[in-house]
Amino acid sequence: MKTILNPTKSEWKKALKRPVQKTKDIEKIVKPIMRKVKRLGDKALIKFALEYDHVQIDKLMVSVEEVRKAKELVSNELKEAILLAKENIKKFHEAQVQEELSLEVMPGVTCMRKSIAIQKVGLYIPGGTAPLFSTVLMLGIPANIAGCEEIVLCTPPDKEGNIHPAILYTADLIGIDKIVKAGGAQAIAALTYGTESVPKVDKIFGPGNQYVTAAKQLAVKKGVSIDMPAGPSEVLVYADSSAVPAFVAADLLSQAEHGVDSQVILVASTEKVAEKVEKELEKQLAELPRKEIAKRALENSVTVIIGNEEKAIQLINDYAPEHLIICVSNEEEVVSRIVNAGSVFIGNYTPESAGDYASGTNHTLPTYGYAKSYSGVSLDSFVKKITYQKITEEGIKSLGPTIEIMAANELLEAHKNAVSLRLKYLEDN
Ligand code: HSO
Ligand code: ZN
Repeated sequence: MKTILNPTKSEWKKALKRPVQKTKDIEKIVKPIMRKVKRLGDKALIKFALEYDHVQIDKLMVSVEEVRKAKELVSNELKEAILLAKENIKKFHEAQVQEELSLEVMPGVTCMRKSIAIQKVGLYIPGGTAPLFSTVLMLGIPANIAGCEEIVLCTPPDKEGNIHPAILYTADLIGIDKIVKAGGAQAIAALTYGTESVPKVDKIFGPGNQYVTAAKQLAVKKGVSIDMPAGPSEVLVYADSSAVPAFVAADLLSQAEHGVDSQVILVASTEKVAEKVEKELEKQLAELPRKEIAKRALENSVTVIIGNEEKAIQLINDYAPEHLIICVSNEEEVVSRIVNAGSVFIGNYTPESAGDYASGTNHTLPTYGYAKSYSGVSLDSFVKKITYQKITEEGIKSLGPTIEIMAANELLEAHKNAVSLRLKYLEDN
């Protein structure tokens, strides 16, 4: 990891700059894929599965029989782990249910707000080197709690045409029965336009490579919402001498192993802290099965040594990390001053992996600095809030003149009339 010592603001800004995403080139590849799926539906999905996943798919929908077989292949140990994670995630997301709001703001004028489920949602689970069945929990559980009417899951098949058993087991466990063997931009296109097998959805969730991300952005232009704009996964650890160096190194590596483009940042209070972590990093890295990926991610990663706490907090808020781990002696004070982060992990015994899998918070979080303005996925992501109002005769009589004056001053006479007519009617009757 590159190390910078007591940088000025402009120095750290330069060192922590995220790589520019070349979306234009990727769009050029993704657009024709989207068009083909729109035109040819399932046929295009089958063709792209052959081209990109190197497998001939006869039936895009996963069958009941396939799910049954998959369930047999998952060990009891893993099943139990998934069940416990499911319970925690369910509890934390159920607690996010908001009561219907109803308020009489003045006599006869009542305003209400209610959460209503987004009716049709698409969940994308990437293929690739790690089978992310945990993401099925993170997206499927809140979708269920929200009451989404239709939940469809798309994930690419392996070369034998199968989906990883743990993905099928988890999907089945939370009641998702529409699972489609489709990956990449073509899956996002199918969810955007609908095909014979894939229903068109209102909102698309889930991580993916840059093609998936570009396709999701194009889906937005077609009127489909997405969870959030995505970039490579990232973690920032803020550590002082109270942090256990081995824990810090393990946390940095857990993020680095996701992909070669993962962003890993250590903000250390002293050179000594940084050195101890570096030593541990080397030791632990050598033992990792995914060391090649992690090593490359670490090559683009940075250690920043900042003795001044004020400055360290400024850097963190400026960078707005997806995951922030705080391992300093005055953790409460530091945590209270964080304003930009996707999810915060506090203290030596709170690894990011806890939130990635099983503590209850959601692991779908804003990257690329979007934590400045976006929240991670939560129950809120699966609902929209409809407002309602009911005004009585008494209410329109007291509020009406205010509306009339405002409408007249905006030079919108029809708006004014909508009130004036009613007031006159009430006067005459
Ligand atoms: N850290 C990832 C989520 C994940 N980790 C899934 C393991 N499995 C993105 O936040
Ligand atoms: Zn992770």
